[in-house]
Amino acid sequence: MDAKQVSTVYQVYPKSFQDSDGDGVGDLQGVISRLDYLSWLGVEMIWLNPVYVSPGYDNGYDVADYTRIDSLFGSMDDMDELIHEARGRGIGIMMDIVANHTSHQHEWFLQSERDPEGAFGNFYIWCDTPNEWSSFFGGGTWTYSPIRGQYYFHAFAPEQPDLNWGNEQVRKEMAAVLAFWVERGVTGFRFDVIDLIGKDVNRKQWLDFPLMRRYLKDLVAQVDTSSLLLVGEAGGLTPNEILTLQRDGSLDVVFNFEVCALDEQAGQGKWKLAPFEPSRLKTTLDTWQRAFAVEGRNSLFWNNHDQPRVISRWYDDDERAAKMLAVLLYGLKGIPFLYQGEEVGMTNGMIATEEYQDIETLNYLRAGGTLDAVRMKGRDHARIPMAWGEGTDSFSTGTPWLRSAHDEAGRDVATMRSDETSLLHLYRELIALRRTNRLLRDGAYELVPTEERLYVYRRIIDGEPPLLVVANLSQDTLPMPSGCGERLVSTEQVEAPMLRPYEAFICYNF
Ligand code: TEU
Repeated sequence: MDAKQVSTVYQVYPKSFQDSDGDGVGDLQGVISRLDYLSWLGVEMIWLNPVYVSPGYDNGYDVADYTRIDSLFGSMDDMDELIHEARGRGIGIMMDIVANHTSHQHEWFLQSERDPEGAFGNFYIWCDTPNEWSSFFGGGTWTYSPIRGQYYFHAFAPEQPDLNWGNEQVRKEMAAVLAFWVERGVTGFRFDVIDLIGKDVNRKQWLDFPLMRRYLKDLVAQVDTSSLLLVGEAGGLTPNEILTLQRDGSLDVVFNFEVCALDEQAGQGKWKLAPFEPSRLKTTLDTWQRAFAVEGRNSLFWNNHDQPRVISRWYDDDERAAKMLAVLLYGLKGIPFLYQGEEVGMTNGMIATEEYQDIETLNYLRAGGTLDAVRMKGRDHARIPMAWGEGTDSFSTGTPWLRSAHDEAGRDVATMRSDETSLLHLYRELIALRRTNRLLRDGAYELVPTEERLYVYRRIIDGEPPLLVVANLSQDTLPMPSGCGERLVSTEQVEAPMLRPYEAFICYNF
């Protein structure tokens, strides 16, 4: 498989996917035991959230050693076995590279603290007089180190000191990390908050694009990435900047979060909620699709381990809406990323106040945040263990590390697998279609103007009959748009003269 041409990537959050040893925490052997399921589903790559040695202040996004596996998840033998077993099923593994920062327990940081003049002295961002700048997890960005007698910079928690990307040696070390994993057989990288490597702390500027571009280019040039899928998490980049990086060969696709922020008050951060408006979903997706209509590609996703379930946030847990969103997304141009549990319509569920564990959420609540916002946007809601549904202990025979009190009746793999009309089967059909259909993979995107409750677009390749994707974004019954031919896939089993609530399908266009 050519990793750059992958059709669907499945995101596994290892802590919550499958536990194999009864400690209540998912692990690598658990992922291995579910590979047959993923192969049945038809995905071609797994994005594995961090499994490296970590003290776990931010669930693995505080890495203490990039080339060792945390015992919570297993061993390097388990990792090798996962890569091997996945490859045997035509599935690649994409590693999550947390390049912007390390753990405060990483050897580089410990040395940097102790020995300013030593080899690692300049690996982090140190200063004597800190400025006032807020971190993403609340509080300031500078913490005093009594050992070094200086302040260090952290975009996230104090336990996550930022690396100094201006230091060529840092880029070399990170390139060595990439080379280590390429050698072990992984097929892609997802670069965590990669736009932040181009920040300018003196000017309090999160992103200096020319700087970021130069650092990333330098990193990627040190490794043969020609057959790897390179994904960047970079909420701060404009479409033009992304196209520049794609032309450089530095990134294949980028995660942008404009769609995820549709239920937020603009510019007020993630916790200030605003009512969701379907018409804005359409205009936002359309803007991003147009930007890459001919050249380049988008990343396509609804959820991830930071973004709780959109069907809960936008559509009141309605399963029909989940089906519509699936069809809508898999018709678009780009690479779809499916987050574990989305294929069975997992919801945000209910988490008791004392059960919240995420550092961002706990900081927010401590600072007087509201539970209403947390129930919508708190990251724990995206991390509830996978609903396998073969009995109450299907995720773990022990007590799950995070518990949900919500009854997800019927929204699990076992139930949906035996129902051919289920959301799970619809996802399987869509994934298969994307693998084989050239128009869905490569076709240009073109919006068909309609009323705002309806999203209709075309996928086109010259000389071929175009495809039409139709999605009713509302719960109203609407007139059928014109030009709908034979359907390739649909949320409904039988066709009707009118578009039913949340009906969506992909068909030939005449
Ligand atoms: O997320 C980056 C990021 O933008 C988040 O901090 C985002 O602001 C927040 O999660 C929204 O709720 C990445 C990882 O995906 C996340 O899990 C890490 O916590 C973060 O980087 C730091 O490594």
